Amino acid sequence: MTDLNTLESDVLAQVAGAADLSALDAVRVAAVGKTGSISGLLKTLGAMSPDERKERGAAINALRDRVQSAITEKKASLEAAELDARLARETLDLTLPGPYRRKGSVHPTMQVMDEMVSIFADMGFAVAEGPDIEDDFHNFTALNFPEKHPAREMHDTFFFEPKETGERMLLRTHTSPVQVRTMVSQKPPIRIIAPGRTYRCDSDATHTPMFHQVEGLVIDKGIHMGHLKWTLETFIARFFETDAVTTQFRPHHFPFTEPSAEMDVQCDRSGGEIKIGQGSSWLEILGCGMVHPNVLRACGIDPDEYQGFAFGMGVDRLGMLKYGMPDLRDMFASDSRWLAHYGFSGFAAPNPASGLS
Ligand code: 2U9
Repeated sequence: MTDLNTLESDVLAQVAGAADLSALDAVRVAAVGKTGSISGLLKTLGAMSPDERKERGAAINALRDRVQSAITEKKASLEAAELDARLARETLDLTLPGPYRRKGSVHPTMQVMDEMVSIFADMGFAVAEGPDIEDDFHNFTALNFPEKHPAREMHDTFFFEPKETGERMLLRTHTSPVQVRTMVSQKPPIRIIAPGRTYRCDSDATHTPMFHQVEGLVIDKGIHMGHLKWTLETFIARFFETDAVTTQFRPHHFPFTEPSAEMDVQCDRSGGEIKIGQGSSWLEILGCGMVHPNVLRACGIDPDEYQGFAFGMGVDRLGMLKYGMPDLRDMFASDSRWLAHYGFSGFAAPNPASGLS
Protein backbone atom coordinates (compact mmCIF):
# COMPACT_ATOMS: atom_id res chain seq x y z
CA MET A 1 0.00 0.00 0.00
CA THR A 2 3.06 2.24 0.34
CA ASP A 3 2.94 2.87 -3.42
CA LEU A 4 -0.66 4.15 -3.05
CA ASN A 5 0.27 6.37 -0.08
CA THR A 6 3.18 7.86 -2.04
CA LEU A 7 1.02 8.40 -5.11
CA GLU A 8 -1.69 10.06 -2.99
CA SER A 9 0.67 12.46 -1.26
CA ASP A 10 2.32 13.30 -4.62
CA VAL A 11 -1.00 14.06 -6.34
CA LEU A 12 -2.41 15.99 -3.34
CA ALA A 13 0.78 18.09 -3.24
CA GLN A 14 0.35 18.88 -6.95
CA VAL A 15 -3.32 19.80 -6.37
CA ALA A 16 -2.38 22.09 -3.50
CA GLY A 17 0.40 23.67 -5.56
CA ALA A 18 -1.72 24.37 -8.70
CA ALA A 19 -1.45 28.11 -9.28
CA ASP A 20 -4.49 28.51 -11.53
CA LEU A 21 -7.42 26.63 -13.06
CA SER A 22 -5.49 25.39 -16.10
CA ALA A 23 -2.64 24.01 -13.94
CA LEU A 24 -5.24 22.28 -11.76
CA ASP A 25 -6.88 20.74 -14.82
CA ALA A 26 -3.51 19.37 -15.96
CA VAL A 27 -3.07 17.71 -12.52
CA ARG A 28 -6.61 16.27 -12.79
CA VAL A 29 -5.96 14.80 -16.27
CA ALA A 30 -2.60 13.31 -15.15
CA ALA A 31 -4.21 11.64 -12.10
CA VAL A 32 -7.82 10.74 -12.82
CA GLY A 33 -8.06 11.37 -16.59
CA LYS A 34 -8.53 8.36 -18.94
CA THR A 35 -4.79 7.62 -19.09
CA GLY A 36 -3.96 9.13 -15.69
CA SER A 37 -1.90 7.45 -12.96
CA ILE A 38 -4.86 6.46 -10.75
CA SER A 39 -6.96 5.31 -13.72
CA GLY A 40 -3.92 3.21 -14.78
CA LEU A 41 -3.92 1.47 -11.36
CA LEU A 42 -7.61 0.60 -11.77
CA LYS A 43 -6.77 -1.11 -15.06
CA THR A 44 -4.36 -3.53 -13.27
CA LEU A 45 -7.23 -4.99 -11.19
CA GLY A 46 -8.32 -7.36 -13.99
CA ALA A 47 -5.16 -9.48 -13.66
CA MET A 48 -5.55 -10.04 -9.88
CA SER A 49 -7.14 -12.87 -7.91
CA PRO A 50 -10.68 -12.12 -6.64
CA ASP A 51 -9.56 -11.59 -3.03
CA GLU A 52 -6.66 -9.34 -3.99
CA ARG A 53 -8.91 -7.38 -6.41
CA LYS A 54 -11.51 -6.77 -3.67
CA GLU A 55 -8.97 -5.33 -1.26
CA ARG A 56 -6.85 -3.39 -3.77
CA GLY A 57 -9.92 -2.18 -5.73
CA ALA A 58 -11.49 -0.65 -2.61
CA ALA A 59 -8.21 1.09 -1.74
CA ILE A 60 -7.70 2.53 -5.26
CA ASN A 61 -11.33 3.73 -5.50
CA ALA A 62 -11.07 5.42 -2.08
CA LEU A 63 -7.83 7.08 -3.21
CA ARG A 64 -9.51 8.29 -6.43
CA ASP A 65 -12.46 9.73 -4.42
CA ARG A 66 -10.12 11.61 -2.04
CA VAL A 67 -8.12 13.05 -4.94
CA GLN A 68 -11.32 14.00 -6.78
CA SER A 69 -12.72 15.88 -3.76
CA ALA A 70 -9.38 17.66 -3.20
CA ILE A 71 -9.53 18.80 -6.85
CA THR A 72 -13.15 20.01 -6.47
CA GLU A 73 -12.29 21.96 -3.33
CA LYS A 74 -9.20 23.52 -4.91
CA LYS A 75 -11.22 24.46 -8.02
CA ALA A 76 -13.78 26.32 -5.88
CA SER A 77 -11.06 28.24 -4.03
CA LEU A 78 -9.21 29.14 -7.28
CA GLU A 79 -12.51 30.36 -8.82
CA ALA A 80 -13.29 32.49 -5.76
CA ALA A 81 -9.78 33.98 -5.82
CA GLU A 82 -10.14 34.71 -9.54
CA LEU A 83 -13.48 36.48 -8.94
CA ASP A 84 -11.99 38.53 -6.07
CA ALA A 85 -9.07 39.55 -8.30
CA ARG A 86 -11.47 40.53 -11.12
CA LEU A 87 -13.68 42.54 -8.78
CA ALA A 88 -10.61 44.35 -7.41
CA ARG A 89 -9.32 44.99 -10.96
CA GLU A 90 -12.66 46.25 -12.28
CA THR A 91 -13.67 48.69 -9.51
CA LEU A 92 -15.30 51.84 -10.75
CA ASP A 93 -15.43 55.06 -8.74
CA LEU A 94 -18.99 56.24 -9.34
CA THR A 95 -18.28 59.51 -7.56
CA LEU A 96 -15.90 60.62 -10.33
CA PRO A 97 -17.38 63.03 -12.91
CA GLY A 98 -18.61 61.35 -16.10
CA PRO A 99 -16.98 61.94 -19.48
CA TYR A 100 -19.84 64.21 -20.63
CA ARG A 101 -20.45 67.24 -18.44
CA ARG A 102 -24.10 67.70 -19.49
CA LYS A 103 -26.23 69.82 -17.20
CA GLY A 104 -29.13 67.90 -15.64
CA SER A 105 -32.69 68.95 -16.38
CA VAL A 106 -36.21 68.42 -15.08
CA HIS A 107 -38.08 65.69 -16.98
CA PRO A 108 -41.10 67.11 -18.89
CA THR A 109 -43.49 64.77 -17.03
CA MET A 110 -42.33 66.14 -13.69
CA GLN A 111 -42.50 69.72 -15.01
CA VAL A 112 -46.10 69.15 -16.20
CA MET A 113 -47.00 67.42 -12.93
CA ASP A 114 -45.62 70.41 -10.98
CA GLU A 115 -47.55 72.81 -13.23
CA MET A 116 -50.80 70.91 -12.57
CA VAL A 117 -50.20 70.67 -8.83
CA SER A 118 -49.46 74.40 -8.63
CA ILE A 119 -52.68 75.33 -10.50
CA PHE A 120 -54.88 73.06 -8.39
CA ALA A 121 -53.13 74.11 -5.15
CA ASP A 122 -53.94 77.72 -6.07
CA MET A 123 -57.60 76.65 -6.44
CA GLY A 124 -57.62 75.19 -2.91
CA PHE A 125 -56.94 71.50 -3.63
CA ALA A 126 -54.71 69.46 -1.28
CA VAL A 127 -52.35 66.79 -2.67
CA ALA A 128 -53.04 63.17 -1.59
CA GLU A 129 -50.81 60.15 -2.17
CA GLY A 130 -51.11 56.38 -1.80
CA PRO A 131 -49.28 53.11 -2.55
CA ASP A 132 -48.43 51.95 -6.11
CA ILE A 133 -49.16 48.34 -5.05
CA GLU A 134 -52.87 48.10 -4.33
CA ASP A 135 -55.53 45.55 -3.48
CA ASP A 136 -58.63 44.66 -5.44
CA PHE A 137 -60.96 46.56 -3.09
CA HIS A 138 -59.29 49.98 -3.46
CA ASN A 139 -58.50 49.66 -7.19
CA PHE A 140 -61.78 48.10 -8.38
CA THR A 141 -64.51 47.02 -5.94
CA ALA A 142 -64.93 50.33 -4.08
CA LEU A 143 -65.02 52.08 -7.46
CA ASN A 144 -68.14 50.18 -8.51
CA PHE A 145 -66.40 47.77 -10.89
CA PRO A 146 -68.69 44.73 -10.64
CA GLU A 147 -67.01 41.40 -9.81
CA LYS A 148 -65.86 39.58 -13.00
CA HIS A 149 -66.87 42.61 -15.08
CA PRO A 150 -64.99 43.07 -18.41
CA ALA A 151 -64.13 46.64 -17.35
CA ARG A 152 -61.56 45.08 -14.97
CA GLU A 153 -59.92 43.38 -17.96
CA MET A 154 -60.05 46.65 -19.95
CA HIS A 155 -57.50 48.09 -17.56
CA ASP A 156 -54.93 45.43 -18.59
CA THR A 157 -53.89 45.00 -14.99
CA PHE A 158 -50.47 43.79 -13.81
CA PHE A 159 -51.24 41.27 -11.05
CA PHE A 160 -48.81 39.81 -8.51
CA GLU A 161 -48.74 36.08 -7.66
CA PRO A 162 -51.67 35.32 -5.29
CA LYS A 163 -50.89 35.25 -1.55
CA GLU A 164 -51.55 32.13 0.58
CA THR A 165 -54.99 33.61 1.38
CA GLY A 166 -55.74 33.71 -2.38
CA GLU A 167 -55.69 37.56 -2.39
CA ARG A 168 -54.02 38.99 -5.51
CA MET A 169 -52.26 42.37 -5.14
CA LEU A 170 -51.84 44.52 -8.27
CA LEU A 171 -50.10 47.61 -9.63
CA ARG A 172 -52.72 50.37 -9.47
CA THR A 173 -54.28 50.98 -12.89
CA HIS A 174 -55.30 54.54 -11.93
CA THR A 175 -54.74 56.87 -8.96
CA SER A 176 -58.43 56.52 -7.95
CA PRO A 177 -57.58 54.22 -4.98
CA VAL A 178 -55.96 57.30 -3.39
CA GLN A 179 -59.35 59.07 -3.39
CA VAL A 180 -61.01 55.93 -1.99
CA ARG A 181 -58.49 55.86 0.88
CA THR A 182 -59.07 59.60 1.51
CA MET A 183 -62.87 59.22 1.61
CA VAL A 184 -62.60 56.24 3.96
CA SER A 185 -60.30 58.10 6.37
CA GLN A 186 -61.58 61.72 6.21
CA LYS A 187 -64.94 63.41 6.59
CA PRO A 188 -66.23 65.74 3.85
CA PRO A 189 -65.73 68.44 2.72
CA ILE A 190 -62.92 66.90 0.61
CA ARG A 191 -61.02 68.70 -2.13
CA ILE A 192 -57.97 66.74 -3.30
CA ILE A 193 -55.86 65.88 -6.29
CA ALA A 194 -53.99 62.57 -6.57
CA PRO A 195 -50.91 62.80 -8.80
CA GLY A 196 -48.80 59.70 -9.37
CA ARG A 197 -47.62 56.70 -11.34
CA THR A 198 -50.09 54.21 -12.78
CA TYR A 199 -49.59 50.92 -14.62
CA ARG A 200 -51.34 49.10 -17.46
CA CYS A 201 -50.05 46.31 -19.70
CA ASP A 202 -50.08 48.34 -22.92
CA SER A 203 -47.39 49.80 -25.21
CA ASP A 204 -47.57 51.87 -28.44
CA ALA A 205 -46.96 55.48 -29.54
CA THR A 206 -49.59 56.79 -27.08
CA HIS A 207 -49.42 54.15 -24.31
CA THR A 208 -46.61 53.00 -22.01
CA PRO A 209 -46.82 50.30 -19.30
CA MET A 210 -46.11 52.97 -16.66
CA PHE A 211 -47.63 56.41 -17.04
CA HIS A 212 -48.69 59.33 -14.83
CA GLN A 213 -52.10 60.62 -13.89
CA VAL A 214 -53.53 63.52 -11.99
CA GLU A 215 -57.00 62.76 -10.69
CA GLY A 216 -59.20 65.07 -8.65
CA LEU A 217 -62.09 64.70 -6.23
CA VAL A 218 -64.43 67.20 -4.60
CA ILE A 219 -67.03 66.03 -2.05
CA ASP A 220 -69.38 68.43 -0.27
CA LYS A 221 -73.05 69.22 0.17
CA GLY A 222 -74.81 70.41 -3.00
CA ILE A 223 -71.95 69.76 -5.47
CA HIS A 224 -73.16 69.65 -9.09
CA MET A 225 -71.92 69.54 -12.72
CA GLY A 226 -71.60 73.36 -12.76
CA HIS A 227 -68.80 73.16 -10.16
CA LEU A 228 -67.09 70.48 -12.24
CA LYS A 229 -67.33 72.52 -15.46
CA TRP A 230 -65.96 75.70 -13.89
CA THR A 231 -63.08 73.85 -12.18
CA LEU A 232 -61.97 72.04 -15.34
CA GLU A 233 -62.33 75.02 -17.70
CA THR A 234 -60.39 77.23 -15.27
CA PHE A 235 -57.69 74.57 -14.97
CA ILE A 236 -57.34 74.11 -18.75
CA ALA A 237 -57.15 77.87 -19.43
CA ARG A 238 -54.34 78.22 -16.88
CA PHE A 239 -52.54 75.06 -17.99
CA PHE A 240 -52.45 76.06 -21.65
CA GLU A 241 -51.80 79.70 -20.64
CA THR A 242 -54.64 81.15 -22.68
CA ASP A 243 -57.60 83.37 -21.72
CA ALA A 244 -60.19 81.70 -23.89
CA VAL A 245 -60.90 78.02 -23.95
CA THR A 246 -64.04 76.57 -25.46
CA THR A 247 -64.92 73.11 -24.20
CA GLN A 248 -67.43 70.42 -25.05
CA PHE A 249 -68.53 67.56 -22.85
CA ARG A 250 -69.28 64.26 -24.60
CA PRO A 251 -71.26 61.60 -22.71
CA HIS A 252 -69.08 58.65 -21.70
CA HIS A 253 -69.13 55.69 -19.34
CA PHE A 254 -66.98 55.05 -16.26
CA PRO A 255 -68.14 52.65 -13.53
CA PHE A 256 -67.16 55.18 -10.82
CA THR A 257 -69.05 58.26 -12.08
CA GLU A 258 -72.66 58.89 -13.16
CA PRO A 259 -73.18 60.86 -15.33
CA SER A 260 -69.73 60.55 -16.94
CA ALA A 261 -68.18 62.65 -19.69
CA GLU A 262 -65.02 63.27 -21.67
CA MET A 263 -64.01 66.89 -22.06
CA ASP A 264 -62.64 68.22 -25.38
CA VAL A 265 -61.11 71.64 -25.99
CA GLN A 266 -61.39 73.61 -29.18
CA CYS A 267 -58.10 73.69 -31.09
CA ASP A 268 -56.45 74.49 -34.40
CA ARG A 269 -54.45 71.69 -36.06
CA SER A 270 -53.88 73.42 -39.41
CA GLY A 271 -50.29 74.64 -38.87
CA GLY A 272 -48.65 71.29 -37.99
CA GLU A 273 -48.77 72.00 -34.26
CA ILE A 274 -51.87 72.10 -32.05
CA LYS A 275 -53.04 75.56 -30.89
CA ILE A 276 -55.55 75.65 -28.03
CA GLY A 277 -58.33 78.27 -27.86
CA GLN A 278 -58.87 78.75 -31.61
CA GLY A 279 -59.69 76.75 -34.76
CA SER A 280 -62.25 74.19 -35.80
CA SER A 281 -60.96 70.90 -34.29
CA TRP A 282 -61.58 69.28 -30.91
CA LEU A 283 -58.97 67.68 -28.69
CA GLU A 284 -59.82 65.11 -26.01
CA ILE A 285 -58.25 66.30 -22.76
CA LEU A 286 -59.69 64.41 -19.79
CA GLY A 287 -62.47 62.27 -18.31
CA CYS A 288 -64.81 63.36 -15.53
CA GLY A 289 -68.20 62.92 -13.90
CA MET A 290 -70.31 63.02 -10.75
CA VAL A 291 -69.14 60.42 -8.18
CA HIS A 292 -71.40 57.36 -8.38
CA PRO A 293 -73.61 56.89 -5.25
CA ASN A 294 -72.29 53.30 -4.94
CA VAL A 295 -68.73 54.67 -4.66
CA LEU A 296 -69.76 57.14 -1.94
CA ARG A 297 -71.53 54.33 -0.04
CA ALA A 298 -68.54 51.93 -0.40
CA CYS A 299 -66.39 54.65 1.24
CA GLY A 300 -68.80 55.28 4.11
CA ILE A 301 -70.33 58.54 2.79
CA ASP A 302 -74.13 59.00 2.60
CA PRO A 303 -75.03 59.98 -1.00
CA ASP A 304 -78.26 61.63 0.22
CA GLU A 305 -76.18 64.05 2.27
CA TYR A 306 -73.05 64.54 0.13
CA GLN A 307 -72.35 64.68 -3.61
CA GLY A 308 -69.10 65.04 -5.51
CA PHE A 309 -67.35 65.31 -8.81
CA ALA A 310 -64.17 63.63 -10.00
CA PHE A 311 -61.86 63.86 -12.97
CA GLY A 312 -58.77 62.17 -14.34
CA MET A 313 -56.13 63.07 -16.90
CA GLY A 314 -52.95 61.60 -18.32
CA VAL A 315 -49.99 63.82 -17.36
CA ASP A 316 -47.60 62.47 -20.02
CA ARG A 317 -50.25 62.89 -22.73
CA LEU A 318 -50.96 66.50 -21.71
CA GLY A 319 -47.21 67.15 -21.68
CA MET A 320 -46.95 65.81 -25.24
CA LEU A 321 -49.74 68.17 -26.31
CA LYS A 322 -48.38 71.22 -24.52
CA TYR A 323 -44.74 70.81 -25.47
CA GLY A 324 -45.13 69.11 -28.89
CA MET A 325 -43.58 65.70 -28.16
CA PRO A 326 -44.76 63.18 -30.76
CA ASP A 327 -44.13 59.74 -29.16
CA LEU A 328 -44.96 58.86 -25.55
CA ARG A 329 -42.35 56.06 -25.47
CA ASP A 330 -39.54 58.65 -25.88
CA MET A 331 -40.53 60.03 -22.47
CA PHE A 332 -39.17 56.93 -20.73
CA ALA A 333 -36.31 55.94 -23.07
CA SER A 334 -33.68 57.82 -20.96
CA ASP A 335 -32.01 59.24 -24.09
CA SER A 336 -29.87 62.12 -22.82
CA ARG A 337 -30.21 64.00 -26.13
CA TRP A 338 -34.00 63.91 -25.81
CA LEU A 339 -33.76 65.06 -22.19
CA ALA A 340 -31.38 67.88 -23.17
CA HIS A 341 -33.88 69.02 -25.80
CA TYR A 342 -37.15 68.71 -23.88
CA GLY A 343 -35.93 69.03 -20.26
CA PHE A 344 -36.62 72.09 -18.07
CA SER A 345 -34.39 74.10 -15.81
CA GLY A 346 -34.45 72.98 -12.18
CA PHE A 347 -34.61 76.62 -11.13
CA ALA A 348 -37.87 77.28 -13.01
CA ALA A 349 -40.28 75.69 -10.49
CA PRO A 350 -43.74 76.49 -11.83
CA ASN A 351 -46.16 78.64 -9.88
CA PRO A 352 -49.20 80.55 -11.13
CA ALA A 353 -47.77 83.93 -10.06
CA SER A 354 -44.48 83.79 -11.99
CA GLY A 355 -45.82 81.84 -14.97
CA LEU A 356 -45.76 78.12 -15.56
CA SER A 357 -43.31 77.17 -18.27
C1 2U9 B 1 -63.23 58.14 -6.97
C2 2U9 B 1 -64.36 58.47 -7.69
C3 2U9 B 1 -64.25 58.85 -9.00
C4 2U9 B 1 -61.72 59.58 -11.51
C5 2U9 B 1 -61.94 59.77 -12.97
C6 2U9 B 1 -61.58 59.72 -15.17
C7 2U9 B 1 -62.85 60.17 -15.12
C8 2U9 B 1 -60.82 59.48 -16.39
C9 2U9 B 1 -58.78 58.79 -17.44
C10 2U9 B 1 -58.23 59.97 -18.07
C11 2U9 B 1 -57.10 59.63 -18.96
C12 2U9 B 1 -57.59 57.98 -17.04
O1 2U9 B 1 -55.15 58.55 -17.74
S1 2U9 B 1 -56.39 58.23 -18.29
O2 2U9 B 1 -56.47 57.14 -19.18
N1 2U9 B 1 -59.59 59.06 -16.26
O3 2U9 B 1 -61.32 59.65 -17.48
N2 2U9 B 1 -61.06 59.48 -13.91
S2 2U9 B 1 -63.38 60.33 -13.55
O4 2U9 B 1 -62.94 59.30 -10.90
C13 2U9 B 1 -63.01 58.91 -9.60
C14 2U9 B 1 -61.88 58.59 -8.89
C15 2U9 B 1 -62.00 58.20 -7.56
C16 2U9 B 1 -63.35 57.71 -5.55
